[in-house]
Amino acid sequence: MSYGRILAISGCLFLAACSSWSASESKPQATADLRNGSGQSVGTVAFFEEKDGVRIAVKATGLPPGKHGIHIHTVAKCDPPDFTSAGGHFNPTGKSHGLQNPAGPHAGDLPNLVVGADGKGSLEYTNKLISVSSGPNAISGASVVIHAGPDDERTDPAGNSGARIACGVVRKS
Ligand SMILES: [Cu+2]
Ligand SMILES: [Zn+2]
Repeated sequence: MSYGRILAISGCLFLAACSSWSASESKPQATADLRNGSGQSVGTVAFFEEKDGVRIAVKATGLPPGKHGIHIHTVAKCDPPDFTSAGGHFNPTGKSHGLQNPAGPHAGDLPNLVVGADGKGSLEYTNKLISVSSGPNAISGASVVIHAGPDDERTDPAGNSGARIACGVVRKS
């Protein structure tokens, strides 16, 4: 096979790869599969690295209706049923808890997830304080935890959001 032919073939492969990347613009850079304390799947979290931060898209199902605190926690370990293994909130900059706390927030703090009467909830939020996989604020290898109650977005260390009811490890996709 001639060198030129090899170049042509590898060029095609390269283009094919490029087109599949551009066709998958909406492919997240990382995801977390959420499971409840009984091990059942209750949704997913997708992370998209964008110009103005990391867009976080939560889709949850099978949860109790109402507002639920949801955060990125430090440890990539979701041991049911209480998920204490996930550690505290992701907080590489040493701030206090809460999006509405003047001394905050933790980089891993998020707005509440609102779940409807059908047990479904979704949340879209762009977090400017994290990255997916590079730098000191990278959340790849952290986890996402959903709590039983609402986060007051002010009270250290977790906004009084109560027990942990679901957890998922953040994995690069
Ligand atoms: Cu939490
Ligand atoms: Zn926090």
